[in-house]
This record gives sequence, C-alpha cells and structure tokens, in this order.
Amino acid sequence: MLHDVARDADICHILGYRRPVAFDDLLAGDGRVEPRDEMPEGYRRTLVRQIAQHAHSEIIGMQPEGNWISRAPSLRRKAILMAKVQDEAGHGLYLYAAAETLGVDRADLLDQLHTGRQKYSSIFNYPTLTWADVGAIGWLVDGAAIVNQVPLCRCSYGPYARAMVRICKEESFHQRQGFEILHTLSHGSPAQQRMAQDAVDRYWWPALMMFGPPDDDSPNSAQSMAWGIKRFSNDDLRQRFVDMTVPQAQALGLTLPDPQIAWNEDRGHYDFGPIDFTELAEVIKGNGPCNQQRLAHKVQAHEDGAWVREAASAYAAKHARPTEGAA
Ligand code: BYC
Repeated sequence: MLHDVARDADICHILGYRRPVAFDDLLAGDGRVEPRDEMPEGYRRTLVRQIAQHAHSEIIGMQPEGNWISRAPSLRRKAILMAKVQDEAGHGLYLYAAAETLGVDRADLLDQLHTGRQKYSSIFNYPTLTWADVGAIGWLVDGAAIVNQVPLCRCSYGPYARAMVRICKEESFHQRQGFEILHTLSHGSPAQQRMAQDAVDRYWWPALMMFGPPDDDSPNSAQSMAWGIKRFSNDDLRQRFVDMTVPQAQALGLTLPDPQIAWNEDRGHYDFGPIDFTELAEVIKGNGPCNQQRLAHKVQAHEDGAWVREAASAYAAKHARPTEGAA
C-alpha cells in the first residue's frame, strides 16, 4: 500500500502534479520528498548542509586538477582533463540548484564557504605534485566519489537524487580516465612507474578518509540514514571501496601502501590497516597542506568574477518579461 502511494507520487511528479503525501508516509514507502512537500526543519537543514558541502567540493575540486591543464603531457590528455574539470563545474551547478530548491540562496552558500562556515571535502586539501596525481585523483578520488554517490541517486530528497544520476554517469568516465593514466604510467619507463606508485602512496589514505569519520564517531549518520538521505554508513561505504579497489590495483601492477590489506574469507571482505583519523580531523579544521591556498584562490576567483555576475544581472533585468499587470 505504501509502495503504491510512493509510486503514484513519482508518476504524478513526472506529470507535474502530485497529491500531498505526509512526510513519514513518503519515507516509509521509499518515495521522494519534493520541494513543496512539508518536511521537518532538521531534514531541510541536514540536506542544505550536505548538498552545499557537496557543491563546494565539486568547485574547489577543480583546483588540484586545473593545476595540470597547462602541463598535461599531450594535447589529447589536455583536452580530456579540460573536459573533466568542466564537468566538475557542471556538478557544482546542479548541486547549488538542488540546494536552492530548499529555500536557500546560492550567494549566501558561497559566502558561508568563503568565510569558513561551510566545509568542503578534505581530499582537495592535498597537493597535486606530479602528472601521476591526476591519474590517482581520477582512479581513487573519483572512485571513492562513485561509491559514496551512487546510493545518493536513491536519496529521499528528489532534486538531490535526480542531480546525482547525471553526476554519477560522468564520475564513472572520470574514474576510467584516471585508471587509464595510471595504467599507461605503470606500464611505462621505471621513472614513470615510480611516479605512479608515489601518487598512489600519497592519495590512498586521504581517499579512505573521504568517507568521513568511523561510524561510532559520525554524529550525523544515524539520523541521515533514518531520513533516507544516506543509505549506507561511512564504514560500510569505505569497505565497499576497498573491496572494489584492491583487484584494480593488482590489475595496474601498483601496490596499495597498507601491508595489512588481506582477503578475509570469513568476512568476505578485504581487511585493511587502521586509518589515522586525527589527520582527517586536522584537515577538516583547516590545517591540511593546502587549505589556505584553496580557499584564498576560490575567494580571489569569486572577486575577479564579480563583473560577470553584474553583467548577467543587468542583461537579465533588461530582458525581463513584463509581469502581469505592469504598465
Ligand atoms: N571532508 O557525521 P558525519 C568529489 C564532516 S566531491 C570534510 O559522518 P555526514 C569530486 C561532516 O560534514 C566529494 N568534512 O557527516 C569533486 C560533519 O561536519 P558538520 C564530496 C567531512 O554528512 C571534484 C562531520 O565531519 N562528496 O568527489 O553524515 C573532482 C562529521 O561527519 C568529511 C560529498 O560531499 C570529509 N571527508 O557524512 C573529483 C558527498 N567527512 O557538517 C571528485 C555527499 C565528514 O556536521 N556527502 N566530514 O560540521 C556525504 O556523503 C556526507 O556528507 C559525508 C559525511 C559522507 C561526506
């Protein structure tokens, strides 16, 4: 019965109309909450926090890779990297638009990022020192992003879930381009192999930290899972990522920098060594290797782009359709 209610609700949404359904009934029937539905204030706030943090991550995430556009080793690599970085801008756009359906203003979200009141993913506070880092970001960071984000396509909030469908398709292309860069390097000269291994050594642990603190130390997880925002816990997703990545590392001929990685027959999963979560806490607090540089660059880019926003607003005002009743 509840499933019928949810399915009806989805069909009516596609047709542009939906009968109001109580929040709890929607969740119980695995339906989607839409912007005009009533929702608890805590649910709305949690979504704004997570979607804004996600959007900021996409935009700040353009910097480490953008660093290598002018130094990509071939025209083909440059064209692919430019397309990827441009995709991240698009992801940010979809996500800010999804956040705005919750009644917040994009300019305000940006202000909160620029003044350190909203976060972005820890992973983008690490430097990209060599070309192989672009491969490691694609393979490991986008790989982790896919594992984290595919379940978000079933998030209970409709606009976020729908934005994630397209984002995940693009992330999957990104992950493969990273794998292909590392595959080329790991089958290249000894110097290229060393470069690929060094990148994986530096990005492995930060990639595991992207999934957030361990479940026992994750203040938001229980409520977010009860609301159907998160579908799996941080530790479950982290394990899924390790299980997926270990065979890929073997295919690449690269070693993951954790001697404790071993298949555990009883659990049906790979075991792995302890993660230094004090490092994650420090990076989140602003003490990672590149936090200040990333934020300063973002603020500068925003200030430099002020004239574009002004021009776009002036254009929109000039071409605005007269509203009904206006002279
Ligand atoms: N970095 O209770 P918890 C990408 C914060 S974009 C920074 O477990 P939650 C890509 C957390 O916000 C990648 N902060 O939180 C882009 C919370 O603080 P507040 C971004 C983190 O929300 C370009 C506190 O720690 N992906 O892949 O239930 C190029 C306690 O944590 C981190 C998303 O944003 C972190 N790693 O779970 C390439 C996905 N981890 O806000 C690639 C959507 C935790 O209470 N977000 N914190 O002060 C999520 O799935 C969840 O928000 C998280 C955290 C799993 C990240």
